[in-house]
Amino acid sequence: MNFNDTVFFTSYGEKKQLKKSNCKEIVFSGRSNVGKSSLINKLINRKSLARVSSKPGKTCTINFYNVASEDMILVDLPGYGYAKVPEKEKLRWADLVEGYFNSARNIALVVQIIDIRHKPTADDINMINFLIERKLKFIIVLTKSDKLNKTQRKKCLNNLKINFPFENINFIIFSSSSGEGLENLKAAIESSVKQ
Ligand SMILES: Nc1nc2c(ncn2[C@@H]2O[C@H](COP(=O)(O)OP(=O)(O)O)[C@@H](O)[C@H]2O)c(=O)[nH]1
Ligand SMILES: [Mg+2]
Repeated sequence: MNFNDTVFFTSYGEKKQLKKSNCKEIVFSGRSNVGKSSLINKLINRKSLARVSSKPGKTCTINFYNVASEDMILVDLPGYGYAKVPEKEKLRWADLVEGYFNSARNIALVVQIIDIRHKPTADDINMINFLIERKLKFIIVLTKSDKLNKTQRKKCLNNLKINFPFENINFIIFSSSSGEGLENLKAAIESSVKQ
């Protein structure tokens, strides 16, 4: 599967802008600053098509990227869970994201991203519960693996398993810096769109 000819398609900040689409979509979800944009850039082999931010809580739009050769859309959801965002913005986020999932779409896979170093937050758990309720196909990607040495990695994975209230879920260990897990992620996306 070739992601190299991905182009920016559009960006929406309000639910009413969302248009129906039959095109297969791969959705990227996670808390603010988790490394979502970096992961998308790694996947499509571009330095900065998806904007990487040093400040959390910045992107409050849904961004769509078109993988031209595969007739597939990558959907970058706005990050959640940043405490300093005003209440009004949080409501806009919820309205936008719910609006997205409630509009008639062809979602092939949701890539739910969690920082390998931290246990899932209440927002992460809510999001995963929502995906399960909606019967959406999803995978969990544990990112920023390069930040851990072997011992720390083992400890973090054990902690995650203990704190993860779901069974039978596979993790992909990933790093946008080292490229670890990139092939596994691509394979998961490929198998989801071929179903
Ligand atoms: N070391 C390391 N840093 C990362 C990785 N992914 C993202 N980052 C850093 O984490 C910060 C937030 O990344 P970004 O992709 O903007 O996160 P987003 O808010 O989820 O889209 C930036 O400073 C990135 O450089 C990774 O895999 N390894
Ligand atoms: Mg981002």
